[in-house]
Amino acid sequence: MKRYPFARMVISAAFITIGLAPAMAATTVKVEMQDPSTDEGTKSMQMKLDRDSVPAGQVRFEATNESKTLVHEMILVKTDQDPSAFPYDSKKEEVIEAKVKSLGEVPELQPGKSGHLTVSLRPGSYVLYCNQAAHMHQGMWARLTVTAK
Ligand SMILES: [Cu+2]
Repeated sequence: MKRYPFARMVISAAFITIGLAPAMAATTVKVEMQDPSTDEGTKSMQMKLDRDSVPAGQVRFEATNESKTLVHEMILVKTDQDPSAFPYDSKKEEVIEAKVKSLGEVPELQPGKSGHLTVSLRPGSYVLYCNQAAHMHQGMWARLTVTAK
């Protein structure tokens, strides 16, 4: 019977591992980046999310550039502000990225391409935006709320 306590330890460890697995699974947010070249129904630049809130924890953004002609990108920041209030270089028509802390991005995607970003997010208010020239001011951004579990 000497080996019995060891066997029990192994079994307990297995249950702990299984118990943690669901908490570590990422929540997926699908992000569609669109502009008037996407289809006839799209009248402006837009960033569309398939959900506007997620529980805190690992979040996987799956971004697709649905444009037929333009490069788009997705930058993630934690803020209560709308991106129209971000520091802005009006000559370049870009948000000044050095002054707005990014939590990560899916950089320049060619038309039709996809990319992803996985980050661990705490509760709060977040913004996703595209910083290709003038796109944010044309509406290419979206808000995401991260809720406590
Ligand atoms: Cu864009």
